[in-house]
Amino acid sequence: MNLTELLPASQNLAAVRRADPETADILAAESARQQSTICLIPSENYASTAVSAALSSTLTNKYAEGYPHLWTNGDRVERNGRYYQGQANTNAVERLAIRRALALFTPDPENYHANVQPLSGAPANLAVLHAILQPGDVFMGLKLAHGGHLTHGHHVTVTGEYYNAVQYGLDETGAIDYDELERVALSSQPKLIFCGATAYPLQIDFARIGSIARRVGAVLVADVAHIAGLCVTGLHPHPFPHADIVTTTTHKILRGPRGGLIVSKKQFGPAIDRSVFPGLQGGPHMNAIAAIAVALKEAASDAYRAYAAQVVANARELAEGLLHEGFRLVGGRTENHLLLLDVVNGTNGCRAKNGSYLAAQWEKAGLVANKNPIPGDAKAWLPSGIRVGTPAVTTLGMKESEMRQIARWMADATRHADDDGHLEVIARQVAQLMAAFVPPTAV
Ligand code: DSN
Repeated sequence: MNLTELLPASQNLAAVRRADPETADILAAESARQQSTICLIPSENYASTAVSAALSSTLTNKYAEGYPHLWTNGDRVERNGRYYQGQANTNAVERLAIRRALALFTPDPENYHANVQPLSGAPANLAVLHAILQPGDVFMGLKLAHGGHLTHGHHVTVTGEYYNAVQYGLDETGAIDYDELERVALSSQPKLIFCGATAYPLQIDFARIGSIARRVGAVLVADVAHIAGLCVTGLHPHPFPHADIVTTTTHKILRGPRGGLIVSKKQFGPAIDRSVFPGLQGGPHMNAIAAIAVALKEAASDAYRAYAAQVVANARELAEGLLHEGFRLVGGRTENHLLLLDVVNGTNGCRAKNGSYLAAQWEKAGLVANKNPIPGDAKAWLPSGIRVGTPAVTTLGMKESEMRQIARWMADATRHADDDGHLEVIARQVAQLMAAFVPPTAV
C-alpha cells in the first residue's frame, strides 16, 4: 500500500515528512489503520477536517492562563482576564466556545456557566470534585465493573484515594439499581452524586437520580461524555435541570478534538473556574478550544441531529444482528449508541474464554473494539465483556445494512477466533468495505 496516498490533509503530513520522516511514517500508518479497519470503540470517532484544521492552527503557540471573563469568589472579584499579554484572539475564541456550549447544552444560557478548558474528561471530573468537596468528603458513583468511569470513585484513582467514594451498581436485569442508589444515598449522605457511565447501554433516569440527590442535599453531577450528542438532540433525556453540573469529553460522540467541558448551574461557575485554573491546570490548549468551538457549531446543525438518530438506529440494528447470531448482551438490548457483550456466555459459538482474547483476535479481522468489565468481573484487565458502539461507523455514513454485515463478521470472527488465517480473510473483506467509507481526515 502506498501510504502517501492516505496523508491526512489537515495534518499537513508532507511538512512532517520533510522535517521528520520517522514520525511521518507512523502518522501515515495510523491513517492507513483507520482507513482499513472498522472502529467499533464507542468512545472514538472521526473529527471533521475543519475540527482537525483548527486543532493544528497557530493557537497552539499561545499561552493563555486565566479566563476571558472576571473570576469571582462569591461576590468578590478575584481576577480579571489572563496573566499574559496578546490575548485578543484567545479571548474571542474561548468566548465563542463558551457561548456555543451554553446554547447547545442548557435550556437557559443566562442561568448557566460553561468552562471549556479541561484537557479531557478525567480532568473535568476531577475539577468538579475539587470544586465541590474537601478531601475525605463522601461522594457516590457507579461501579467501574457496572459501567461507571474510573473517576467516579474507583480506588485506583485520586477520586477514590482523596475522597470517601461510595459506589452503587446495576440490578440483575442490567439496569441501574435506583432503589439501591437511594438506599446508599440515604445511609451515606454524600455531598455529591456522580451519574453517567462509559459502558451502559440503557437510558439514564436523570429525573429520578435528581430527586434522590435533592433529598439528601447532594450536588448531582452528570458525566454525559458518552451520550452528550444524544442528550442535545433529544434522543436521550437531558440531564438539565435535574443535574447541577454536567461534564463531557468533546471527542466522543460530539466529534470534536480531545478535550472536556463543564457546564453548570450558574452558582457553581466561580468554584469550577478556580478549580480548573489555577487549581489543576496551567495554560489551556487554545488550539483545542478553537476546535471545540467548531465541533459545537457542527453539533448544533440539522445534519448532526440526523447523524445522532442514525447512531441510535445503527446500534439497535447491530444489537438485533448480534442477538440473532447468539451473542449475549448485558441489559439485553441497547437504548443508546453502545452494546456491552458478555462474551463468556454467548451461544451458537458466539463465546470466548474472555474479552481480552476475543478483542485481540477481532483486531486481526479488522474489527477494532475494546475489552470491558461486566457485572461480576473482578479483573478489569481480564474481563468477560467487549464494548462496541456505532458513533464512528455512523460518521463514515454506514447504515443498517452495514450493521447487519458487521454483526455477521463479529460472529464469524468469534466462531473462528483461534484461526488466524480465517481472521485474515475477514480482514480483507473489512478493508474492501472500508474503501467505500473514507474517514474525513484521510481525504
Ligand atoms: N476511555 C473512555 C471510554 O472509552 O469510554 C472513558 O474515559
